[in-house]
Amino acid sequence: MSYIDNVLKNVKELHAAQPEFIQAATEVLDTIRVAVEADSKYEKYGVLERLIEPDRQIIFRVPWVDDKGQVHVNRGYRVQYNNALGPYKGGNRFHPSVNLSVVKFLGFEQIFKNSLTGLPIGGAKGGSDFDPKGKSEQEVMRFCHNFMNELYKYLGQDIDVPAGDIGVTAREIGFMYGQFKKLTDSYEGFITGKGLTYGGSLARKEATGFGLIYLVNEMLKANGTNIDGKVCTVSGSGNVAIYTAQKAQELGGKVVTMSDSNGWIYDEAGVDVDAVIQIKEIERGRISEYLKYRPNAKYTEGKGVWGVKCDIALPCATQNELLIDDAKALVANGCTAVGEGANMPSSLDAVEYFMANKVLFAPAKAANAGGVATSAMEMSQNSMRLSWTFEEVDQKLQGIMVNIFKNLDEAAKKVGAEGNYVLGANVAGFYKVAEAMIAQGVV
Ligand code: NDP
Ligand code: 2IT
Repeated sequence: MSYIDNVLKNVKELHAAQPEFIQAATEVLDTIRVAVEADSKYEKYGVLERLIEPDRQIIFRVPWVDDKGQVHVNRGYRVQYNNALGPYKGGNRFHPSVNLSVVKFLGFEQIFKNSLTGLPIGGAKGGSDFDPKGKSEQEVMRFCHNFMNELYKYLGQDIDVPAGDIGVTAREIGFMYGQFKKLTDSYEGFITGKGLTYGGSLARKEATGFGLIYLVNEMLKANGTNIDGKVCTVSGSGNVAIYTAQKAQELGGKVVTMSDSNGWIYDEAGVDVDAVIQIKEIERGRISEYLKYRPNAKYTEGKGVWGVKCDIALPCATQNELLIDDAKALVANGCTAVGEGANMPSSLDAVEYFMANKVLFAPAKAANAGGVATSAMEMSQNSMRLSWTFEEVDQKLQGIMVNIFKNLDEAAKKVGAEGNYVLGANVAGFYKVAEAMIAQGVV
């Protein structure tokens, strides 16, 4: 059995109860086969076994008191995966579906994503099964403070730097920052996505969505077209979805759908992003309320975004939200490009189907890397005690996304797989981490 197959077999046996982690590990290991098998040093140095096993996994109890005085207990996680390239870096997710499998898949992906940014950041992820939806601000604050009461021990600007993800907005980050400061008397930039008055970076909020569109547009340009005039379907209506839609429309695309976990909207005239910002960022409401702003739009309960005819599909909600039947519907309706804003939104068979049908496919770890790249820029600004302008950060972000696309395009070409950006992203991300691990010895 080959080195890769043996490692994969062990992953599947050892972590049978972690389906998301197995899915992420399979996607990466299967596609870096060509690189790993070309040089025996990777096996000799046990690079894959060391990459697959996190440096450490922290699981802790988070008790908190609701507004009625009732005590609740949630579970907190932080998986510090790999710090060969820099301090552990990656978001915290608050959602009832969070478990060790989800945190590990996200942390594993983050290693390669962060490597692709070209910036000095390692990979990590964390979160909790706490659901901020429907909680009062005081309840959210008490939860965040108690979450930090344990997690602060493991964080630091040169050690591990979390950020936001699903359910973690600037509000939650502010509460976590406040408690870290209280516990340590330190104003260090140990977390990113902070408010602009206390060390946050301009354009961090927009960065993941903007970066996704910059990368998708680069991919389209390399294939003789661009986003101008294209009909786009976006899923989700959170941080990534909103700024994906905003940038797509700014560059001439027409976004016709958005969704949340209850249902989805179709607006043939093009989504009014300001209305979505008002509903989601300001009022923390449901996407169904969009009809108050645009009575001619249509709202449907449940899933359905991928059944809408489009040129470009942009999944920006969560993992495994785009399955094989969705991929078939998209291809049948003439979709020619997919850009993943969410982490692992497409199932493995959906990705295969897109590739087999010549759909241009920008995988998450390249396409949504603009968020963490801008987090790394927030860390730089904190260390320098400086703030860059929105335009400066946005310019740097564009440069980073153009460069990521160039690297994965070249990496795919180098191994004879032109146009296979999944393979390109995984191989380019892997080389850098693997070289750093080998150079640093067996530690
Ligand atoms: P938000 O919490 O701001 O938004 C998430 C959106 O997805 C909401 O509309 C939410 O609906 C929907 N959603 C979440 N979970 C589910 C589910 N299980 N089923 C259906 N809909 C769901 O999160 P973000 O926008 O920050 O994150 C979205 C994705 O992008 C995630 O995969 C995240 O890991 C990824 N990402 C985020 C980055 C960032 O900088 N924020 C960077 C890179 C990737 P509802 O409100 O009803 O739950
Ligand atoms: O998935 C991701 O890259 C994020 N949620 C952002 C991580 C970060 O550290 O900004």
